[in-house]
Amino acid sequence: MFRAVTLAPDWVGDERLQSKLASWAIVGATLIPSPPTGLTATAGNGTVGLGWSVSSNATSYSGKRATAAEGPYATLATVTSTGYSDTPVTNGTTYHYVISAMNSAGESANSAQLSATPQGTWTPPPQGTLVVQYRAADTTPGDNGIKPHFKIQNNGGDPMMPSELAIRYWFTIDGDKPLAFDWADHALEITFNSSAGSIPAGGDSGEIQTCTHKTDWSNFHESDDYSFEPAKTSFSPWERVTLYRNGQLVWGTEPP
Ligand SMILES: [Ca+2]
Ligand SMILES: [Ca+2]
Repeated sequence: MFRAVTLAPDWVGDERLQSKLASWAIVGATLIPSPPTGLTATAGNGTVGLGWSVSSNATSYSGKRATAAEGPYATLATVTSTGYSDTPVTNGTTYHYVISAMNSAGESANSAQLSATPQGTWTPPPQGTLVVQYRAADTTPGDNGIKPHFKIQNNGGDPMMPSELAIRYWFTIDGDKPLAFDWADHALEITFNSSAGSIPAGGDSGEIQTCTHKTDWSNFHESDDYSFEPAKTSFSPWERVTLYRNGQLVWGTEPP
């Protein structure tokens, strides 16, 4: 509402004006939206789904995440919808989220905080007869070597020819070229020739040792590598190393 007040010229400067009633409102201006409410966080396997209610006047929302309850928050994404899926996240880690609402006038304060701890167990693909076991033979992330060791376990009823198989270990090479993915820009692919024999039914390939370095021996940063898991110092199934049989993925999950 807006009521125009017209002043007679001889009232200008008249201190009696100070007691006149006037009402006014800002018309047509954009107000900063209110912080989002109605937040939900649903923890899944390697993912957290966030949802919130529409804030009036908002044109977009900013999702922010912290790994400590008191922050600091890093912005994950700006979206126009009222939901966001934070993935991939690490199972067993508690994440803290806030959402702000934005429009051309500015950004609201952060919403109330929500916390979620993704967890779950990974289910192998239904073919499932082949499993890659992995161990980090070198657990140092900042040196010049990458040394993953593997075993291919054959849970099926028939022998498996290794010449049909390829293992991929996914990593970022660090500095040599622009990164094509967040988690991996290279895959170390291990294939086997026909002299490798067969993997018996119910058996495994035996230990496959690899050691990789760059031609200039510069250091890697393995902590950002998709397939690196220094906690695995003895062999156990690891879905972040993928296995292919005749080019088809039969084990593991490729990087997002
Ligand atoms: Ca290393
Ligand atoms: Ca890396």
